[in-house]
Amino acid sequence: MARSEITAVKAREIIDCRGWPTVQVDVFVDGDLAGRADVPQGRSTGKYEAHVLLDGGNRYFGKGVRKACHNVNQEIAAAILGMDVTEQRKIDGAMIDLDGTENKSRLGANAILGVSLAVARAAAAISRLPLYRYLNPTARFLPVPLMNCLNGGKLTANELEIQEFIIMPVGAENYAHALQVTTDINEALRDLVVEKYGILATNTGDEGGFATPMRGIWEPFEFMQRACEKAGYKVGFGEDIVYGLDCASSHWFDSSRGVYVLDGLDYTREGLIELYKEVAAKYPLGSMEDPLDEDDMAGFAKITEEMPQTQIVGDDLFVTSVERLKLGVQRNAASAMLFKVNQIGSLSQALDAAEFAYRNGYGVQVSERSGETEDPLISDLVVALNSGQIKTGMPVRGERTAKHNRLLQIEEELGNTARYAGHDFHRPH
Ligand code: 2PG
Ligand code: MG
Repeated sequence: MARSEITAVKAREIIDCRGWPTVQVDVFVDGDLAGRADVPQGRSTGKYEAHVLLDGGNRYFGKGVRKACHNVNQEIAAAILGMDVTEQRKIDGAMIDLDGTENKSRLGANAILGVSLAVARAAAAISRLPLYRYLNPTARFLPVPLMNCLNGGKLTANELEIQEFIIMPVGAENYAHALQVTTDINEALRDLVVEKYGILATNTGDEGGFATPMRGIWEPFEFMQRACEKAGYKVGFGEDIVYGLDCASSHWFDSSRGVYVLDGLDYTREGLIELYKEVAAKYPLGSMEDPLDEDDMAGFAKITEEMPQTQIVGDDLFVTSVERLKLGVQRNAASAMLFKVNQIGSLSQALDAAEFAYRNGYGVQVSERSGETEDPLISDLVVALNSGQIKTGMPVRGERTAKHNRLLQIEEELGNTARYAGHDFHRPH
């Protein structure tokens, strides 16, 4: 038997950082366990995402994934046993055909993705290469981490509509230094939060940012700015720090009235764009994700044109799908795509979306989901893509530190071939 044949595939139900069930898959090659991967999952999901198959019923409030695991262990295993584990595209294609639906709703995107990622790991392992190098022999860029220091939206229980207020350590020397800079600032921020809101306000949201009782858009920026100053870092384009946002605005868009409701006020699309522009005139806003509703491609095009200094990132807008991205590219609807493997449900399709984005001059920002496990696979992916930017939370919770720590290992492995994307995070070269 050839040394790269898949001899067994096994899925199990595990839990993510919220205690919700998710899928873990083992892929065996020639009788040995060669690759294992966990499936991440979102809470503030876009409506165009691939289908996550959940069990329903009472167990785990309906969120069990035993059906998805069963589909891996039965149908998917039967279809891919004997295939060459290095033929990622063929294996992903076979699973997509077997599923037979547009959005992977029959077998479950969580089932298909778990196998897809474990296959990639297994192929790298039998090639005796780290995953990032297996996927791209010329991988060398360490990303700028987009550090979510104040959490809102669906990822906390506070009143902030905007989901993520972010600092980007663009002026750091390397990834290890970027982590130190952000931790310095986060500690300074903690002191400022305690001073105004008390110790309870330093509880964190799903991605490790403080879940404070702040409101609106201005106060979080004031706090981030004061924290940077207190920690001794310069804020500005070309300096140590620029800011980022994930507005996740589909989740506070009132579609029945066609308005965005932010801190008790109604904003039209134009009014909201004006507000963002006022913020960007006062603070260096390097990146902004989902500033408008996921169906408003025309609004995205307007904001992309009117805010040329700010990278406009489509998350719920594009859902890591070539099809959605094509619509965006035709209209110049953004300048970057968020890259989340589980939005589309297979590694090959996600890589195709990144490739399409690059070919059209877009940046690619690799992202965590709010529901993660300790699997650091996206750290290898961000380096493999030479993407230059990763959103993987503040390094204060295990499922987030796993990713940062993996990037430290990769930086060390790459040695003097490693480059920190820094100011060129949009498209390092
Ligand atoms: C987002 C993410 C991750 P979720 O909106 O970008 O930060 O949240 O995984 O809940 O969709
Ligand atoms: Mg988002």
